[in-house]
This record gives sequence, structure tokens and C-alpha cells, in this order.
Amino acid sequence: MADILTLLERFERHENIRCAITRRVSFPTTHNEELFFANRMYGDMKYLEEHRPLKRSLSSVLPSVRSVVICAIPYRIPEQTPNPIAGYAWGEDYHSKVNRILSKLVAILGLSPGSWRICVDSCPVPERTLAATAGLGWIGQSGNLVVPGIGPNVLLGEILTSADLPETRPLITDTSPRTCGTCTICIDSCPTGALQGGGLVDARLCLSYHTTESREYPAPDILDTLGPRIFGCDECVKVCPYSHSPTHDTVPLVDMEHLPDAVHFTKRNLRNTALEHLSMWRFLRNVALALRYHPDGADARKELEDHPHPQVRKAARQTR
Ligand code: B12
Ligand code: SF4
Ligand code: SF4
Repeated sequence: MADILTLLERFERHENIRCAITRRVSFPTTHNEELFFANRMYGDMKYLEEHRPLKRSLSSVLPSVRSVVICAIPYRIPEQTPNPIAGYAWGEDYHSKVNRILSKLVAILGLSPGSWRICVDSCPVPERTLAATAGLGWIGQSGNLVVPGIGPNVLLGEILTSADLPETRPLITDTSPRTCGTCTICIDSCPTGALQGGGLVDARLCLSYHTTESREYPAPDILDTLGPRIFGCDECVKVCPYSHSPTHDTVPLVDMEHLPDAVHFTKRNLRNTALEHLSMWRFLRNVALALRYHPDGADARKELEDHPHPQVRKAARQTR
């Protein structure tokens, strides 16, 4: 059988993704992290505070962990932005997609049952720090991990394992630059000023937070910048000069043209997409707000004016 690094390289080529292995399994706090928590930049995402001590060591997820395989999976950036659904959430739910890819890798690497755990997004794992530590890329001014040759338009997922795997730093042989240099395009393009510099993101200002996480009705300055977004925001990813959008055949749950149809969506429509875990009232609240930017939005919004949830009713009457 080929050695681990050869298997990994073949897998990267076959899946058109990037992978790296690190044996670093504990992470000191960063200055940005201190600022993020001291200034309560997490907003309603209280779970981030609870996860904070757990994120110091991957042993909180897999007590026997010795190595981590971390993968960056590129996603398509919509040609036109702002878009109702951000690119990372097009097509199949990325949690399932990344999980499936990593499960194949577990089999290829021959990891024995009980010796590994796959994490995508929701485990208390500092995924961007881990990816940067493993050498997959660098954390840009946008806070996103930028992968040389792909860009910031990647999703991250990792296999924690008790196996002793060889580190991969030498795998990354390209000579492209590994910093943002003097570029500040994402900071200048963020519609709300959420990017504080040096990769620090004030989530309370981020449109992704307001459309995917927050249960609060958006404040007036957020309502002014929201545009037709109903789930996520592509701006800081799209403007990055390193972004190379792959040509996947993924499609969004709903596009700008068909946005009025979304007022009739039920949980069934959201199934197997990244929006599946969004409560229906938040989905409809976001749809009602986005319809302010659709030429035929007024009629569709009327249908939500008597919705049982007060935020949906309020959004249906919200002016621009
Ligand atoms: C909560 C969360 C959010 C929140 C808060 C975002 C934030 N910047 O923290 C909101 C809802 C706003 C959000 C938005 C988005 N998110 Co998000 N999010 C997460 C989640 C679940 C936790 C992040 C977290 O703990 N943040 C709190 C801070 C304190 O922790 P941190 O992530 O470890 O960040 C610190 C390090 O980067 C460190 N640091 C900074 N510089 C350096 C340099 C070095 C060398 C090192 C070692 C460390 C370091 O300091 C940072 C700040 O303290 C992660 C998944 C995960 N488990 O990590 C996904 C994740 C970060 N999100 C992801 C994505 C795709 C997005 C969006 C692009 C989605 C979209 N299109 O709408 C936007 C991008 C917004 C942005 N510019 O960050 C991807 C990022 C992929 C990538 N290329 O980096 C992740 C990794 C999910 C995944 N599995 O793919 N997200
Ligand atoms: S996702 Fe949008 S709002 Fe959030 S930091 Fe990036 S550009 Fe700004
Ligand atoms: S847009 Fe510029 S500053 Fe922002 S992440 Fe990309 S290279 Fe870095």
C-alpha cells in the first residue's frame, strides 16, 4: 500500500480539495480571540463562550487524539451578489457533503473503528486556526482562511484521530504568497464595517450573523445594508483577489428571480440544505425583508402580513 502522504495527495487531486495533517492538538488563545470575547462580538452566539475553554485542546472532542487531517473544500461563489443564498449554502447541506468526503478519506487512510472522529463546523474545534497551523493557508483580513490557489471560498472539515500520522507541511510546494500584504479590499467592501482589521470580525455587525444565527430583529443600520440576502453573505469572500470560484453544478434553494415563491416554502423545501436548521419563522422573516428588493415583492410580502410570528409580520411591513 502507498504511504499516507501519497494517498493523501492522490485524494486531494481526485476530489479537487486540499488536505494537510498536523500533530498540533492544542492551541493558545490569540489576541483577536481576547478582543472578540472581551467586547462580546459574538452577539447571541453564547455557545461560543461555552466552547471557548474546550477549543484549547482537541482532546475535548477526542480524548485520545494525536493527529488531525484537515481539509479545505472549495465552494462556488455566485456570479451576482448580493444574492439571496450565499455560495457556501448552495446545493446539498455542506455539513453532509464535507462529512461524506472525509468519511471516504477515513477509509482510504485505513483508520480503525473508534480511533477517529469527523468534525465539520459544529464541534468545539478552532477550525481556521487549526487549518492555518497545519499549513493549509493563512487567516486573511476577512477572518477567512485563504488557501493559495483556491482562495477564501473553502469550507473546512477535519478528522481527529488517535493514530500517529506524518505531518504534511512539505506537501505544500507552491510558491504563491501567504499573506494579504497591503491588501484591505475585504475590509473596504464589507457592507457593514464588520471587519476590524487583522482577521477580527465583529459578528454583531456581520450580515451572515444576522441572517443565519441571530434571533433578534435586525437594527435599522443592518436593515439598510441587508439587501436581498436571506442566508449568509458573500462579499468579503467574493472580493478577495485570491478567490477562484470552481464551476460546480450547485444551485441555490431560491434565486432572486424566484424569491416571491419562497413565501410558500415549508420545512420540506429546506431539507438537506444548509438552511435546514434555520427555524421557519426566521427563514420567512429573512424572505420578507429580502422581498423589499424584488420588483414583485409587495404582493408576496402581503401574504406574510398575518403570519403567527411577530418578527415575520414586522418584516412583511418593513420599508426600505
Ligand atoms: C461562529 C461562526 C461564524 C460567525 C462568527 C464569525 C467569526 N469570524 O468568528 C458568523 C455567523 C458571523 C460566521 C460567518 C461566516 N462564516 Co462562519 N463560522 C463560525 C464557527 C462555527 C465558529 C467560529 C468561531 O469560533 N469564532 C470565534 C473566534 C474567536 O474564533 P476563531 O474562529 O477560532 O477565530 C480566531 C482565529 O482565526 C484567530 N486568529 C486570527 N488570526 C490568526 C492568525 C494565526 C496564525 C492563528 C493561528 C490564529 C489566528 O483569531 C480569530 C478571532 O479570535 C466556524 C466553525 C468552527 N468550528 O470554527 C465557522 C467558519 C469560521 N465559518 C465559515 C464560513 C464559510 C463563514 C462565512 C463565509 C459564511 C457566509 N458566506 O456567510 C461567513 C464569513 C464571515 C467572516 N468574515 O468571518 C467557515 C470558514 C472557512 C474559511 N475559509 O475560513 C468556518 C470554518 C466553517 C467551516 N467548517 O467551514 N461564522
Ligand atoms: S460576511 Fe458580509 S457582512 Fe460579514 S464580514 Fe463578510 S462582507 Fe462583512
Ligand atoms: S481581500 Fe485582500 S485583505 Fe481580504 S483576505 Fe483577500 S487578500 Fe486578504
